[in-house]
Amino acid sequence: MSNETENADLSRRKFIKGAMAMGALGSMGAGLLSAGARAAGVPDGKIMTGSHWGAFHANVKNGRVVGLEPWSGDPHPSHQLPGVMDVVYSPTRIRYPMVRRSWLEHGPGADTAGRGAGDFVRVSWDKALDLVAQELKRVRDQHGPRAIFAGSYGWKSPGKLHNCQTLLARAMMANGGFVSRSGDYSTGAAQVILPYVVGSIDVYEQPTAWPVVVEHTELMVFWGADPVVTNQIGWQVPDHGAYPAMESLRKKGTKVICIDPVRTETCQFFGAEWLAPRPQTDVALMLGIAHTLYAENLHDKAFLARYCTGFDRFVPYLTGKNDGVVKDAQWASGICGLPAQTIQDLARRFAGHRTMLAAGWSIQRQHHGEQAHWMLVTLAAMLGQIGTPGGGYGFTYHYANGGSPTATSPVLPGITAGAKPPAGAAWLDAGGSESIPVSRIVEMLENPGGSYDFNGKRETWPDIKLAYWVGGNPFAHHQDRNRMRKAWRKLDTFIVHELQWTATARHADIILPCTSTFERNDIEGIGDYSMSHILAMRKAIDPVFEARNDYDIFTDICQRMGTREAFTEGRDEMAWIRSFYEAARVQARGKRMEMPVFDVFWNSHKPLGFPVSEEAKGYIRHKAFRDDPLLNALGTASGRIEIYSSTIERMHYDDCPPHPTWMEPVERLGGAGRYPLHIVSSHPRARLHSQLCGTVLRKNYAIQEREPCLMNPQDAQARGISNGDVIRVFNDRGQILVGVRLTDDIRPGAIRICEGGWYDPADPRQPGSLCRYGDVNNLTVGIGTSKLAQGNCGHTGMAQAEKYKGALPPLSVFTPPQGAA
Ligand code: PGD
Ligand code: PGD
Ligand code: 6MO
Repeated sequence: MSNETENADLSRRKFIKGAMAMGALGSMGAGLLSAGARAAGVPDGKIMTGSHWGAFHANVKNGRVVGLEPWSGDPHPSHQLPGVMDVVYSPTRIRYPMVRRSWLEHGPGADTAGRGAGDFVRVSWDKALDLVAQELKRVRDQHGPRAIFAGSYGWKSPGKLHNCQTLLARAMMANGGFVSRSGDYSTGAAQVILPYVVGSIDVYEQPTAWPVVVEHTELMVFWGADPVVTNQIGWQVPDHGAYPAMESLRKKGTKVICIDPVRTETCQFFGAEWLAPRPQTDVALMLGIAHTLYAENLHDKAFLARYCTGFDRFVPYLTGKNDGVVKDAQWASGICGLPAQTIQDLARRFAGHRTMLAAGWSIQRQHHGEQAHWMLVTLAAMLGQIGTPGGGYGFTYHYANGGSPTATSPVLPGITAGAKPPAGAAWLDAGGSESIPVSRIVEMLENPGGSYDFNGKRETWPDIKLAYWVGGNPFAHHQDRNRMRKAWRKLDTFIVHELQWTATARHADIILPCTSTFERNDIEGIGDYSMSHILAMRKAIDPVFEARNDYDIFTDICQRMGTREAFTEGRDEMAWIRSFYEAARVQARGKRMEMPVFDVFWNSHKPLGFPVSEEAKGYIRHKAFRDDPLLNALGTASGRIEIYSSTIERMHYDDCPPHPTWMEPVERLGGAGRYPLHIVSSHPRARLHSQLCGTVLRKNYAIQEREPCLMNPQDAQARGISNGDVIRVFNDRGQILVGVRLTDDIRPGAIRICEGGWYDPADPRQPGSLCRYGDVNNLTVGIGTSKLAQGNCGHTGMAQAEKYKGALPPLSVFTPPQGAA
C-alpha cells in the first residue's frame, strides 16, 4: 500500500505531451477563480478534484455537490462515484465533536466496556480540543510517549497535504514522539519475505508494462487476483490505465487462466479458464507444478544456475528426499483438490508458452502467507522467463493499475512527519519513535512488556494508554473482532477523527468530525504507477456541519500544547500546496521539462500531463538483471534470486523455513479446524474496504439489508438454505448475519463475504454478540502469518452457516448514535 513505483524512464529528456498540456493551459484564461484558495463561500460551478476512485468534476449548485462527472481523460470511470458523492451528505456523516459520556464525566479509563454503546455528548470544538490536548499531555508526562499509539493505519483520502496519517505523526512528533507501525494489511507477509528472495519488496513495484504483456504474453495467469474489480481504486488518484490494456489483451484473444475459488469478474471478462483449488492451498498446488517441471526436465537449468541460489537445497524437499513426502502432482491434488492431471498439464502449458504469473495478494493474507509469494517466484525461476518480454511474474497487475507505463514526471512531494519539537522540552529525552508490525495491535494491547519475534529481531510490546486514529477503520480492517474489542478495553483513551459514523468512530472516547476531499484544497498525482498527471484538487464546497480539516484540528491541538509553529512551519493550506508544486517544478527543470507557474496550473481546471516514452512502454521487469546479473545484481545477500535463504535459516523460525515450504494453516478446507466452510473475504466491487458502506450504493448489493454472501448451491442444499435467505455464519470467534446469493461461481466448501461490511453488534457491551450487518472480521483468525512477517491472516477462517429463523433484528449502524444528528 505504499507508492513505490519504479520510474523506468528518468533519463528521457522530452516533454512532448507536457508541452501540449502547457499550450492548452496557456489559452485557458482565468477560469472560475482567481489565483489562490477561495475563502469561505465557494461559488457554484464545475470544480475539478479527485479521490481514490479517479479524477472528476463536482457539479456544485447552491453550495451543494449535486453530481460527479468523470474527468474526460479517465478511460474507465469507477461505477462507485455516486457513493463517493453520497459520503458528503449521507445520514452516516459525523456532524459535531462528541465525547463518550462516561469518559467525559469520569475521565480516562471510565467504563471502557461501554465503548461502542453510542452514549455520546455533543461538545464545542474548543472543549473537544482542550480535552484532547490535556489528555495527550497527561499520558505523555505520566507514562512517556511510548504509551501513545498513533500508528493509525488505513485508506485515508489522497492529497499531499490533507494526508491525515502523516499529519497525526507530525503532530505527535512535535510533541515528543509516539509508537507507530510498520508494514500494512495489504501485503504484510510478502513485503517482508520478498527482500530476502528478490532483494526488494517487489509487491508495490512496476511489473512488466501492459503493452509488452499484450504483445508477447501467450498465457496470462491471474493467481488469486481480480484486477477488473480491484484496479478501480488507487492509493493516489487512479489513472485506470489497466482497463484499456485488459481490453486489448482480451481482443487479442490471449489465453487467460484464473486460479481462484471464485469465478471472478476478471474470469468472466476474459472468458478465462477457471481453476478453483481449495482456498489456502496454493503453495501445495505450486509445488505440484514445480515437481512436474522437475520430473519432466522442463525446468530451466541455465536460468537457475546463472540467476538463482539454493535450488539444489530445495530439490531434496521437492522430491521428498529429506522428508519422505514427494511433492508431486498427486500429492498436491490431495491438498488443493484439483485433479493431478490438471496440475501436470499446467506445468507443461506454463513451460510451453510465454507465461506471466500475475499474482494477487489474497494468497499471502493467510496463515504462512510468506510461502505463497516465495514459491511463486521459485516457480517463475524454474520456468526461466523472468526478465523476458511478457514472461515471469507480476505482483501489481491487479493493484492501482500497475503495469501502466510510467511517465517522465517529477515526484510530487507532500507533508512529512518530520516536525521539529521545540528544543529543551523535558519530555524530549523520552521521545523518539518505535513501531510494531501493523496488524499485531491486539497482541500489543494484551501483552504490555511482553516480547515477540519479528523479522529476525526480538522486541518488547509497549504499554499503551492512548490510541489515536485518523483515516482508518480498525473496527473493520482488523481480524477477530471480539478478541479485539476486549483488548481495546485496556486503553484509557481512544481518539478518532472521522467523517463517517464507522464502528471505529462509535468506539471512540473523543470523536472529531473531519472534512471530506470536497471540502478542502489539495494536490495529488494521478497514477500510482503511471505518474501521468498532477491534479489540482480544488475545494468544491464549504465544510459540512461542523467538520474541520485534519490539518486545522492538529494545528489547534499543537497550539494548545505550545508546538503550533513546529507543526505549521508558518504555512497555511495554500502555502503548503504551492510549496509541493514548486518543488516538483524544480525537479522537472532538472529533467529539462518546464512546468507552468503555480497559478496557471491551479486555475487551469485540467490535470497537468507528462509524456510517456517508448522506453517506458517497453519496460520489462528484471530485464536489467537478466541482461547482466553482475552489474545489476539484486539486493539479496547473494545478489541473485534466493530459493534458499541462509539469512532466514539463521532466524531458526519454526513457522518460516529457509526455502518455500507447504505448511498446514491453523484452519483450512480439508485440513484443520472444526467448522466446514472456508470464508473468502475478498475486496468488495462496490466499496473501498468499509468506505461507502454507509452510502446509497449499499442498496444495489445488500440482501434483506445485510452484506451479501456467495454460497454454492450444494452447500446451501445441505443446510436447507435458499437464495435470498438471511443466514447466521458463526464459529468460536463470532457470529454475523448475511444475505445469501446462491451461485455456481464459487466452489463448494467456500463462501465469500467481502471485507469492509460495517460492524453492528446487537449488544455492543457483549463481546461475541451477533453482528447484524455482516462484518466478516468477526470470524477471521487474528494471529500473525509467522514470526518472520507477522502479517495479518484476513483470508484464514472456517465457519458454519445456518438459516436464520428468528425475527430479523433492525440495523443501527447506518443511523447516527443518539444526539449526533
Ligand atoms: P477503510 O474503510 O478504507 O479501511 O482497512 P482501512 O482501515 O483502510 O478506512 C478508511 C477510513 O478513513 C474510512 O472510515 C474513511 O471515512 C476515513 N477517511 C477518509 N478520508 C479521511 C480523512 O481525510 N481524514 C480522516 N480523519 N479520515 C478519513 C483496509 C485494510 O483492511 C486493508 S488495506 C486490507 S488489504 C485488508 N484486507 C482484508 C481482507 O482481505 N480480508 C479481511 N478479512 N480483512 C481485511 N482487512 C484489511
Ligand atoms: P482480494 O480481493 O483479497 O484482493 O487485492 P487482493 O488481490 O489482495 O483477493 C483477490 C482474489 O483472490 C479474490 O478473487 C479471491 O476470491 C481470491 N482468493 C482468496 N483466497 C484465495 C486463495 O486461497 N487462493 C486463491 N488462488 N485465490 C484466493 C487487494 C487490493 O485491492 C488491496 S490490498 C487494496 S487495499 C484495494 N482494495 C480494494 C477494495 O476494497 N475495493 C475495490 N473495488 N478495489 C480494491 N483494490 C485494492
Ligand atoms: Mo490493502
